[in-house]
Amino acid sequence: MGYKELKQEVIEYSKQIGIDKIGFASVDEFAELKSRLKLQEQSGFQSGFEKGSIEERTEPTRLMPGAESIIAIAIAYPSRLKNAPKSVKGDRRGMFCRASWGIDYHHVLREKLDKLASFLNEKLEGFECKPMVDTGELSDRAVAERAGIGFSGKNCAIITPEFGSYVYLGEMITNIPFSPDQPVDDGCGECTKCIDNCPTGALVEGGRLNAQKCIAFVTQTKGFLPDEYRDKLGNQLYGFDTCQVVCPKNKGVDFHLHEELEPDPELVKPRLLPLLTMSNREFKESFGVMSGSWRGKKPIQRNAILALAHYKEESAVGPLIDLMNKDPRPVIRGTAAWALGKIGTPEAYQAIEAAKGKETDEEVVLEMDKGLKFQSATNTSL
Ligand code: B12
Ligand code: SF4
Repeated sequence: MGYKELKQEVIEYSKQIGIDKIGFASVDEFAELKSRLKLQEQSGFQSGFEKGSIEERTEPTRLMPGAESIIAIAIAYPSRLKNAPKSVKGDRRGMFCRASWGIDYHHVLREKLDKLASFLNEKLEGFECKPMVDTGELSDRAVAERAGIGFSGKNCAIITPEFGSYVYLGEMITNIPFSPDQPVDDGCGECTKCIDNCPTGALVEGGRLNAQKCIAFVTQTKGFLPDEYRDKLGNQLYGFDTCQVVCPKNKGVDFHLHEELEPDPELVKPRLLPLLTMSNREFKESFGVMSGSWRGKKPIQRNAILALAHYKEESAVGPLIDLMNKDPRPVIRGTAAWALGKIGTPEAYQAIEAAKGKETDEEVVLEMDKGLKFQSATNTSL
């Protein structure tokens, strides 16, 4: 069988196993990406979550000897939550971004790529491949763009004509010389909605992100959240979708094609108060299946505290005082103190004053002072 027929068979098989879009790319060096990565590195715009050296990330042949082609896949995920529970006074809820809905997409895509590999293994003696989803060296977006999965938007996302940008991406380098597909001929045109609506100015220009300022990144850090982002998080617990939500290419896009990716409303929009006191085991049991749990419990709890501050949720004052007084983690104690100041009941301020005398961690004391400053700011404005 020729490679042309085999490519057709792979495309047919991919449909049978629920791959929503497939494309083929060459293993040529990603030269434009290489200079882009160097520029990002020099500017300090990377997140630190990227894997491998710039050479490994842009030269597929370094990653697998005998590499001849890359098969790129995309899986569409839902954008709307059916039966979303309401976040109301006294019972506030936080939000996980759409890329964390359902079972961790890394497993879902990896399983599809493994099936594809087994299929090719049976067809071809000596077949070799290297699959990747998110955590590999290659830029999944650059591969997808070259393979004709979609175009690269000003919001940085790969936007498919069929499913908008709500697609997960994965790929496998193979030793089969499949013919490459053509990139999608579309683009953003004059639109700049994502850039205009980014709350932190992280999209410094079309297609260029300062990851350090991106709320999606900020939600995943483990230390104290820098002050300038605290009011920007809203009720977001993990990730951020604004640059996709405002995109006209995503208008009306909401695909529910995979059972595994269906969101559980209680998990993706969870109650905030129970999150504050959850044990590691409880967190793993409830949230462990989601991709949004990969950084552990602490950033989610820190963000939950900030969400309660955002709502000025007075019913949280008692639980936050407990955290400020008893939690062993300075980030949690300090963020709770700041949130208490922001909520601003007399009980909250008294508790911060009392705790400050006993606190030994300098950073936490600093947060307590910031919390107390809300009080003087309120008094001055009276
Ligand atoms: C690090 C990382 C992040 C970082 C940095 C994101 C970024 N824009 O670089 C943070 C934590 C902020 C992040 C956030 C998100 N991420 Co992320 N992330 C990654 C990761 C691991 C590496 C990305 C990377 O190397 N970026 C470096 C930049 C420079 O390159 P790139 O974006 O990969 O490639 C494009 C640019 O280089 C551009 N480019 C190259 N040269 C030039 C030159 C010019 C002139 C221009 C204009 C552009 C340009 O073209 C390339 C193709 O589009 C990938 C997985 C992977 N291994 O690729 C997932 C990945 C990009 N993330 C993904 C997702 C879903 C998200 C979020 C939507 C999650 C969320 N809801 O919070 C947000 C979106 C934020 C955004 N607007 O980009 C998906 C994207 C799917 C898609 N349809 O595009 C990926 C591919 C994971 C996956 N396998 O599905 N992410
Ligand atoms: S919002 Fe507009 S500029 Fe941004 S990615 Fe979508 S089409 Fe492109």
